Amino acid sequence: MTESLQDIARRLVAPGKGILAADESSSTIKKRFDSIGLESTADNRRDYREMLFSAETAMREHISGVILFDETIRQSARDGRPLVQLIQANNSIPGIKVDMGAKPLALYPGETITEGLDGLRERLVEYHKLGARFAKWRAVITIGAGLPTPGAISANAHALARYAALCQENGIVPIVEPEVLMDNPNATHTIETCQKVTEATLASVFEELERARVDLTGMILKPNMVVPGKDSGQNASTTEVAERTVAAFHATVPTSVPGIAFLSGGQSDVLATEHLSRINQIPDRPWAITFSYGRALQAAALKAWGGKRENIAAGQAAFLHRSRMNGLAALGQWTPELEREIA
Ligand code: 5MM
Repeated sequence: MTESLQDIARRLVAPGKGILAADESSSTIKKRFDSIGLESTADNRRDYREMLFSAETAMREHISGVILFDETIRQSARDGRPLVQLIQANNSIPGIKVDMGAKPLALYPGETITEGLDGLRERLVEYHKLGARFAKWRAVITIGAGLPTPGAISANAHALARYAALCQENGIVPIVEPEVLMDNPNATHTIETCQKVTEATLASVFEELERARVDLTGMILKPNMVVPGKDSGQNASTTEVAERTVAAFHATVPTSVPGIAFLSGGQSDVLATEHLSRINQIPDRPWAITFSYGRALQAAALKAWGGKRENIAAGQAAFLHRSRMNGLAALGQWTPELEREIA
């Protein structure tokens, strides 16, 4: 029986579970591998992802879905089983990044537009055959002098909406990711500015989604948290981040959206967990709120693995620990004591 968009979306944000963003494009995974002195070859990329997807307890208990890159959805494990099957065997859902990256937006210096709509319908049909049941498209909004402009926000919101409509037409749940950056060069903006820009961005995204006739009950929102820019020198408390983030959602996100799964955006892994847990303690949250982390789920595992076969168990243990901590955070139950004890 074909699973409905609503059922898939609900499974992605099931209590205590969240999404592993393992969709680093070739240039990003190269940067990650550079940090451990490992060459970025197709085999090394496969070995790394196989290590993560076969971490049975982490995957079964805490990872509801995995976002893959085009290369990965076509790769097989060392024993010949497709990586997609490894994910499914652990009761997790394979997903796929379908955007082609953020490119300079013509006549808007310093701003980008995410490309990838041409031929998307045909690619979605193929990805569905390969096992993907959800997809992801990331739009990037930069805060700076005079930025973002309303033009860049609405162009990106429009592209997100066209992508989401195409996904739903093809039985795929769209993850809609409008990321207001916190770690761009010279990110001196305050948390107040981040909240204002996040609200303006989300408002525009939902306006476009509704205009495109996207069924909000069959999608997941993947936003940034409301935090100060990394060069702002401002220290926001966990409670302030949580309150401002949830306030931004109340102002803009319809309650028919079943789930919100955050990106980590350059926060340290433990801080991303702490913030998520605090957010899940704020009363009056009509949406399931969880994680869809890339760096914050993988950084420790990548380091422990270090590209060596003999370290696979250590890499998986590090991945299990972060998955557990984020699973607890998705329930609002993470504590610094548990972070230390279980480690
Ligand atoms: C894993 O990183 C994803 C792919 O980025 P590139 O296309 O730039 O290589 C990225 O979209 C990711 O899914 C989100 O930004 C969340 O990751 P973080 O690391 O911010 O949690």
